[in-house]
Amino acid sequence: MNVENTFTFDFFQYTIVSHVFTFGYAAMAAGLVYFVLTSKNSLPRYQLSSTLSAVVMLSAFLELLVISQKWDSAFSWDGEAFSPTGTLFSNGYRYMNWTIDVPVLLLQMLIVLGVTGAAFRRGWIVFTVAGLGMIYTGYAGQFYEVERSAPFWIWGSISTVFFLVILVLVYRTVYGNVGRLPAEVRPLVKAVWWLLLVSWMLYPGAYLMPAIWDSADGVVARQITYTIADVTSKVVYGILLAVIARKVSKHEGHDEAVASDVTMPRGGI
Ligand code: RET
Repeated sequence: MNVENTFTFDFFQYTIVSHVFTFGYAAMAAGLVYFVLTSKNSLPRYQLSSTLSAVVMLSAFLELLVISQKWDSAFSWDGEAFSPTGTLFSNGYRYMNWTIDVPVLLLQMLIVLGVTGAAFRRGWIVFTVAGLGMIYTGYAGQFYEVERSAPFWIWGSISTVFFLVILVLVYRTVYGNVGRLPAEVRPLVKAVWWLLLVSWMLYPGAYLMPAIWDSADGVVARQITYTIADVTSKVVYGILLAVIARKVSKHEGHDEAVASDVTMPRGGI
């Protein structure tokens, strides 16, 4: 059970959450179009990263659409406030979405930073195992967020250990490869680390929100936090990787005009 179901919401609280969800899935739909249309701007070996961004966009779009519909059916206006209908709202859908998105987002980073061979395979395995470990222990813990009994804290702590393993490996991947890449993209590559660090930290913040701010306003803050985290860790991150891939491709002589099938006027008019 999630704390969302334990409150009634005034008009503003209910409506703001509804709007924020709409922004979330609209951003994923927009991102989907961007990644599909720009994938050819970089060399073939980086194009898989845009395809993977499109996978992330579609899965997040569907998840946020479902969560938004659950919000609509979980509360109804009783003349004074939006009160629970008996249909449960659940953040659990988010964790199912992360099952797809977390391993894929980390795989994209390995591709764009040019990690290959054994290091690529090792990185991919550690990221996937630690990612799923982080997600499913957190998933187990969030069922206890209303009473905040021992499992909430214990599963949350175990999940945090997996999270730290991921962060250490991301840091090593970024700073271990940045020197090999063209000088002009180095600041952008470092930005990948900072963007990932800040945006991913928002998720444990949202997990803890019931313990910090257990009220209807806290729920609004939590859903805003999740949405900012989703848009930054998936859409903005995907765009950043696409820009890096495009710049590195250009550096290696990839011609964008040819790649995107733009017909250039040749001679005369
Ligand atoms: C949980 C449980 C509490 C402790 C920690 C967590 C971390 C979650 C993270 C999720 C990242 C999700 C992403 C999704 C993108 O699609 C599971 C909330 C540390 C870091 C990036």
